[in-house]
Amino acid sequence: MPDSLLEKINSPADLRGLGAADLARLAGEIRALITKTVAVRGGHLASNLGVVELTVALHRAFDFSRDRLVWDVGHQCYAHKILTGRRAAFEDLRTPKGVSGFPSPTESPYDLFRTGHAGASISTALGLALAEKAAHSGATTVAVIGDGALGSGLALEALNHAGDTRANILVILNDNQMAISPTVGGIARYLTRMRAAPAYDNLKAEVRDVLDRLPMGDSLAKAIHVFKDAVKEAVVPDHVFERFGLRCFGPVDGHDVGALLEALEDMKRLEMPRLLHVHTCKGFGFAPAAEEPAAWHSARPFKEHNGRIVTDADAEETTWTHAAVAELVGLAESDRRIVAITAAMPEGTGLLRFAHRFPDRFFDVGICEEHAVALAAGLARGGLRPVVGIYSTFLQRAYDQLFHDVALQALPVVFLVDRAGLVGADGPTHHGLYDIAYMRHLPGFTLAAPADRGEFAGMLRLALEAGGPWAIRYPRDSVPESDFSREPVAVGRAAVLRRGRKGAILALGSTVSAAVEAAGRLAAEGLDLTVASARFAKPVDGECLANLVAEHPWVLVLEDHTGPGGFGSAVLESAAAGGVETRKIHRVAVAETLVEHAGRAAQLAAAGLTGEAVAARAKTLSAGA
Ligand SMILES: Cc1ncc(C[n+]2csc(CCOP(=O)(O)OP(=O)(O)O)c2C)c(N)n1
Repeated sequence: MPDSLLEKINSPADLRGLGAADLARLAGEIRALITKTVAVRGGHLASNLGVVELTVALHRAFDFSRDRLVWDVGHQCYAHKILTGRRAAFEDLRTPKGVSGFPSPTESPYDLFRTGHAGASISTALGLALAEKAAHSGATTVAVIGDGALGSGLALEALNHAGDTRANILVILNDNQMAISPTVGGIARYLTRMRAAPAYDNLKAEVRDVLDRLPMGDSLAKAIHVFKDAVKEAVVPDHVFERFGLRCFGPVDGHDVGALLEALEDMKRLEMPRLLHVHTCKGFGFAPAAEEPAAWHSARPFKEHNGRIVTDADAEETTWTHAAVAELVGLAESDRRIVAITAAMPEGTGLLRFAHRFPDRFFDVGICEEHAVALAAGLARGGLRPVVGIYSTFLQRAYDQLFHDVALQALPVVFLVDRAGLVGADGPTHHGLYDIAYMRHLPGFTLAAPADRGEFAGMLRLALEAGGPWAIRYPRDSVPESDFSREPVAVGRAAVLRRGRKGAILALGSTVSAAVEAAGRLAAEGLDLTVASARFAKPVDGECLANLVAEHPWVLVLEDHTGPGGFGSAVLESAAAGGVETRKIHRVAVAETLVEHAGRAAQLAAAGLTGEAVAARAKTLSAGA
């Protein structure tokens, strides 16, 4: 067994003496560490295995203590973390003891932004590059972006601008033909055609020759001007982004460290907006992930058993995601107007099942949330009943479309807002903590949050019948095994689940479980509480609220959402407007501060939203009443 190279790498500076062969060996060791760690902790496996050689080559070719590196999304930063002094903490990936699964400047100066949403890297990198240019630092700024994120509006807006600048920015297009699922759309088709283009290797000789003849320290921009024709020979002819004003090079084999190093050394010397097209394979080096990259995009812990890879028991059937889409498919059987839209998340939102059942009524628009929402508006105006399946955190990107294209037109669009609330190990970039706040004030919106499957079914039916914009939010969690109440769902009406006299809990959506559990515990101790499932964050059931306040010494409002602008705020506003005693109303919501990566259960406990925590709070309130 040869000595470990990786153990000797404590910072990117330790790569300096290594040649291509050693770097390739190092890449193998990093890949093994990533696979071993994700097997225990879970994480974004396929994307990370695809960029190991690219990461090693980038840190070897550039000095990111002065140059700048921005990862798009940031879900592929594991090798980068391992190389930038975080090897030990990486073993506790996504746990409170270890590193986050995404870049984080609180962990390392090599991470420039806290990221997790797709498409922003070229914009932020361009800003950095322009700042470096203003400071005459000579630093190169590199953005690494996948072919999936490249199709997002934000990335294209940035490319549109970049070509008009003289910024020293290098865009690395990490093309693996996959977002989470196969990349969709015209850009993806274009890039596939580009795969047939001659490799960078065959084109670069002439430009290298030109560059090699330059005196050291000469302004390359000037030299390029002089040797423009030669550079032209090396660029990819007719590359679409050439037309945007970026010089475009490639494709390079992203698993060949030697080829990558050569290309990056060339790129280093061109101080202009430029793009290097790199081909990689998601899951490279780990057969199960390479064969099924979508299944291994965000992997659960796994182990090898009798030569087969097995993941933790498959609990998919019990998730909110599964239940929601099962209800949707059921309704779509008899209502042909129902169509479904996803922004590159057919697996995550569960809509793949809808797509299989109704392929002609399903649209995957790529990582383009703004387009998804505006498209839904058009479909609704055209007489259909669009349902947008989307994570709470990603719907944030489409706020203006929610207002301008849906609310302003009062169109019947239904949003299934998945991952609403705390999401666990993905951490602050992925929590769905703001959706009530960013939709509550939009005219005509109805906001619902089911506590159980029966409530969800009732809400979805109403939403599709009612017309007007609706959002139904549910968490990354399992659905309660049985329903809390049989009371039919009516718009803006809460349901009282149990009655007591010592205090009342008005709980929204997933927090009803904690409220019911708390009330059960306290009843055993002689403290009888009323519990109501609020069902709607908008409109608030003012009558129920007034009764709860009138009949109890205190009312505790629960929500798996941030406090400012959330359900508790809505309740207080409603109480104030209705002349109801607001001083009796108390709130438990998720704090405004960032909630770091940990299990969802631990995050709920820290927020005071478990049965135990709610019981403790109820006791304190009763003691003070
Ligand atoms: C705005 C936004 N929408 C959706 C997602 C969910 N998501 C995470 S990674 C990913 C696919 C990214 O594909 P690509 O950019 O090609 O990178 P790769 O994983 O292939 O390296 C998606 C859709 C996200 N992070 N951000």
